[in-house]
Amino acid sequence: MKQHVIVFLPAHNEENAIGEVIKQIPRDFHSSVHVSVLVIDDGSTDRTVEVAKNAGADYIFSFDTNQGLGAAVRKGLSYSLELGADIGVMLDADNEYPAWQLPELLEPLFRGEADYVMGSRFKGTIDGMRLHRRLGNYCFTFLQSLLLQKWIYDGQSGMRVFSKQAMDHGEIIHDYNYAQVLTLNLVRKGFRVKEVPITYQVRSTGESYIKFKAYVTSVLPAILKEMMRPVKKVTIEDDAHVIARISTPAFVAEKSQ
Ligand SMILES: Nc1nc2c(ncn2[C@@H]2O[C@H](COP(=O)(O)OP(=O)(O)OP(=O)(O)O)[C@@H](O)[C@H]2O)c(=O)[nH]1
Ligand SMILES: [Mg+2]
Repeated sequence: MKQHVIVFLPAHNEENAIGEVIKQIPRDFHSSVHVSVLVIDDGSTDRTVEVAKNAGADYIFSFDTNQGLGAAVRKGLSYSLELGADIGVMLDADNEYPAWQLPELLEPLFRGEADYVMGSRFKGTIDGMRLHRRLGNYCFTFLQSLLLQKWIYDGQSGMRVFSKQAMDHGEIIHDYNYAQVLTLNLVRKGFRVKEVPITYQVRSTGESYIKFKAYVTSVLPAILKEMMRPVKKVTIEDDAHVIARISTPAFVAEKSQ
């Protein structure tokens, strides 16, 4: 039986970037894997939906009005489950993240080594990130490492893979953002996290939604709130997504056929 991977893209006014992202998502890299694409359109007022459909998106979910990135990712997780996903992948729609590295990010799940995989820019290569953004990333990542007592390299990545259980149990407690609170929630519940190096290139079109003051005043209280909440450990199914006899060379070989 094939595993159904749903790649969902939270998008707000990304008409200039989303088509390219969707076209770059590998669809046929392994005979045991079926990939679909879902767009979570967060009240876009441009041609995001039309461009996404033309580029081959399989499913579109549209919020009537802008809800926020946290709300969009929460919807992406729950709607992917409704659509029958075995594995969910969140990918930014702004063409900063390497969609073509999807197989590498999935591999830890196929090998039974992780339930939650983050593409790590700081373990990989970064092109064009400005100094203040870099420092902000270091600070928020360091805070997560401290709170979890676990070293994390990139806590704000826009490319992440979720096992079915992680999709089901991951909670996002605010609508504004998901990046830190979701990781804190999943790791505290006992999910195994792994970071895979990725290539990152800062956006050349569209607009960043990050505004320093709004980000800090929303994200910091949410981190505190998440850490104060009691969470229940989940009994993890370690090998839920294991593909028999998968190994890096074989995976790569089949991928390139
Ligand atoms: N749901 C939702 N998504 C948004 C919103 N604003 C931006 N996005 C999407 O969220 C993703 C990340 O947004 P960015 O603005 O690039 O944020 P970022 O990547 O953390 O920050 P940058 O470093 O500036 O690129 C993209 O796919 C955007 O389309 C919003 O208001 N709601
Ligand atoms: Mg971005």
